[in-house]
Amino acid sequence: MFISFSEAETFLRNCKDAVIITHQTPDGDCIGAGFGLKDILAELGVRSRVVCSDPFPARYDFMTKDGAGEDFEPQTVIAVDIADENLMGKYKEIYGGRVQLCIDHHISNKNYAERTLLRGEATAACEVIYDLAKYMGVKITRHCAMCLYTGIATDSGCFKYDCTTPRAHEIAAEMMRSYDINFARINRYMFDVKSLGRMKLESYVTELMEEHLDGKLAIVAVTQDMMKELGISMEELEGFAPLTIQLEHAEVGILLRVREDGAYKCSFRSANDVNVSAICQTLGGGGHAKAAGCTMTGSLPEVKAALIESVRKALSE
Ligand SMILES: [Mn+2]
Repeated sequence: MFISFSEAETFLRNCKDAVIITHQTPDGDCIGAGFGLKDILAELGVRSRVVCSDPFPARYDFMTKDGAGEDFEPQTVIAVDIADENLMGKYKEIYGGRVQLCIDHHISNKNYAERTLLRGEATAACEVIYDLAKYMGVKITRHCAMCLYTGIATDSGCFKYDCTTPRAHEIAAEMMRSYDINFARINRYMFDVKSLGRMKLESYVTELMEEHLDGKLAIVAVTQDMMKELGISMEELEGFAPLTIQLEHAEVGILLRVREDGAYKCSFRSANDVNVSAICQTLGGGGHAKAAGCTMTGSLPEVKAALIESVRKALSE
């Protein structure tokens, strides 16, 4: 059932001993939403614990370092930034079918929780939580403000993506004005700082970049041999697809990675108006208009030819 701010307030003011679930492969938004909500619950006198199926990466330490919370048997189950229970990872086995409140901003939300506070137009789950805290009149601490700011900054790609709302800018401004957050430091760690390994990998991936269709299509194909040679996994190549559309003139970018079984995982990105979800659907995949994917089988030249052809068609429409 979808609920209003007023119903969410009633729920939060009357809950106790809450577990807050964040999604697997955690990002700035779910961590910010989890720890920001934990601070808000603390203001209400409710103890809570933030859990995640995967460890929180070290760059988010400034949000997580005070601990995810004490150990207790939860009486309240809350999910943040989770559109589908399958994204809870191992916590699906424990809390699946038992989520009492979900706070989210994905229009694709499966409505799996007893109550869902969904703002599909919001940039980030953190934007929804900030507006809820303001609605409730709960004090926002500096730590809470840093958490919520981080979620908004990361989900909006540092206020660059199409999903960035005027509200996201207003909240960021309020954070700067009222809470003295160190936004420059946060954004540096969220967007600029990389390990040496990551930098080398980026230059390696850049080396593999090919232009097709008069430069409108950029393709990077990483084979099993290359991954073995560099000692890297599929997961470590996560986050490289956006590099493809940094290329001047590229409208569509594709990162191909070979899976263990020999099939190609193809991650599409669109720079502007080409709907890559529609292209991927013709290839048996799907996703969002600007970020989508599909799986292809065959030899690398065959797969590339098929991908180039499908993008050529889309560009000529
Ligand atoms: Mn989010």
